Amino acid sequence: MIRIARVVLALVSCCASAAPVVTKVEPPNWWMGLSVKPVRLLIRGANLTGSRLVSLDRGVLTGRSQVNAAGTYLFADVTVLKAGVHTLRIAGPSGAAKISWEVLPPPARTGRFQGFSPDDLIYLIMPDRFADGDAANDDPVVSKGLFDREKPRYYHGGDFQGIIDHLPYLKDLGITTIWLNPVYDNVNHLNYKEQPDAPPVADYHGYGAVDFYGVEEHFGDLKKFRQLVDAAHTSGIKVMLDMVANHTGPYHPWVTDPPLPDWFHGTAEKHLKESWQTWTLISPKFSPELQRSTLNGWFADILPDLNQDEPELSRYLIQNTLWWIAASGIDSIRQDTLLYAPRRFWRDWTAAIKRDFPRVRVVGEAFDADPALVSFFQGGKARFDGVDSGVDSVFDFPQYFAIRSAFARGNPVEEIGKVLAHDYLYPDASNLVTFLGLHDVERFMNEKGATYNRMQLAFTYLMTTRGIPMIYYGDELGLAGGQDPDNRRDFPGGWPGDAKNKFEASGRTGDEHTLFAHVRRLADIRQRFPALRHGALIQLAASPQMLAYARLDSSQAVVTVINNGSRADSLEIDAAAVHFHDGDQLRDLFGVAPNLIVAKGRVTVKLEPVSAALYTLLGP
Ligand SMILES: [Ca+2]
Ligand SMILES: [Ca+2]
Ligand SMILES: [Ca+2]
Repeated sequence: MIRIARVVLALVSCCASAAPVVTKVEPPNWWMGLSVKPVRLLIRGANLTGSRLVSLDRGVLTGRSQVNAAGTYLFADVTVLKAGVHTLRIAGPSGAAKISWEVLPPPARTGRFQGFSPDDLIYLIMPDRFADGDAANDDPVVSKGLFDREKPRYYHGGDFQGIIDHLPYLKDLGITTIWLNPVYDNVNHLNYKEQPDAPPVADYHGYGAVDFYGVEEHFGDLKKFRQLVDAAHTSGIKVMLDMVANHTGPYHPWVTDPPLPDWFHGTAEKHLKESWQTWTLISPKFSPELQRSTLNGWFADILPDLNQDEPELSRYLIQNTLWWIAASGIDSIRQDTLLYAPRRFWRDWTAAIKRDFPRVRVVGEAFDADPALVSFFQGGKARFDGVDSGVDSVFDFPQYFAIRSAFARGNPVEEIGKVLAHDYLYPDASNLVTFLGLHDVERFMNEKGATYNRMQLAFTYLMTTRGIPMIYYGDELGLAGGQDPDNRRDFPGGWPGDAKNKFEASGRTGDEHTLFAHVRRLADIRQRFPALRHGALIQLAASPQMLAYARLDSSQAVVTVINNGSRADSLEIDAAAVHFHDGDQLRDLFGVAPNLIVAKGRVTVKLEPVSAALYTLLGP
């Protein structure tokens, strides 16, 4: 007993005698005109026990302060009253520390925070793998040794400047929104935890945040990111930023020193492993106990799972998202691993975003082939749990699997219709983000049976069906690549000295250029025909390997006919169903298939193997 008392006394005298030390203030600044009142600061440091935050000027009002048991984190309320750099004092029993904290004028809104819609064509960029515009950040002083282009799981040097340099390429292709994988600061040394039985790797992909307010130094800094957003906006391209609210990287400082005991679900030593039992989340037939390993488990047994039911953490994440939007001017958010955090958190998070940035849109990742599961997570409707998540869109993974099976592998194209028949389950299927590939699956061209011709056909389908199409960088050229990380190869020509520059027509093979030109042409057709963006989708005819559907609005119809089979084939279509009349002449927007004349309300379309036609009324 006496020994314990002595130890406690020693600790008290040690800590009581030391002045507070501050190592980090989050958020690092705020703005006038946002609705969060008060802002909750999270101040990291040492010797904070017994401290409180005091404002030394009238620009901010300080409120309640609370320090964690270890004396390493101070939570404090501040109400912002005036823009300017303010001085705040952390007053402790044995001394004080001062911090500067800036309140900026309300964020400028013109041309920013614009959201997304079916008018868009999205392009996914993995910042490390697209283009190296600044060799100076390839192997930064603070994180030396993580750069090696020969190693597929190391940094390769791609950065924000590289993206800025290639905005004209994206503009020319017809892109209107770029989605960037996360740009949070990731760990500055090798990651030994991700693959315990294999050599260590670098977190070049951005999904292992160690600082939710930091920018990864391999990509640039916040100023350069803002420059990228501004330059994109000047080119008429919007920016979607990837965010991760479910977990941190394994080396986040919170893991060994959590701000509160329930900040994570468990600890590095003792936690549940992610079980992927996502079906338990969509029905009242599963007990909370059964959902626990899915909602609270650590991904791959190593990614620390954040506890969004802890009100302080929920508040931290919401402020963090508002900070990124205001600080950078981005237009939309892609939220990682949507299924694995509580839906009531997403409801509060999306509501906070819409309150201050009503046009900003969110697309969530629900990686599953079952439309009954994926649709459950799109917002716009309260479900059995009483929660409307408010998440505007989800990725159309169910259709992705059907697209790969039909168009890449040559299986019956009927599969597409079987998936689309489930559109009624979605609160808004027209708002789904559709795609042929992304960074977590092998490339289209690596599928057994895939050819350039088949990829052209898949793009024709993608750009004419309902939804918001997305292209994974390099797919417009048929870039190859197997499973992660092979599907994240460097864009050829993005690096000085690359043998081939495929950003230029002269660097492409004939097949690559034909595919690129096809995608660009589809983007142009989609812009010229609003029905392809907003029209209702009507399935007109189907055989095992042929498909005909229309996009129809009040003023036009575009009928896509696809032959996915390996021999020439024909399909009869009910033209009257899309308001074509007898005697009407239809022409193929690709200019390949012959013109058709409607007779007795019908047309018969003959197509070469693996080809498509886009028919619309021949103009007067
Ligand atoms: Ca670089
Ligand atoms: Ca870093
Ligand atoms: Ca979770």
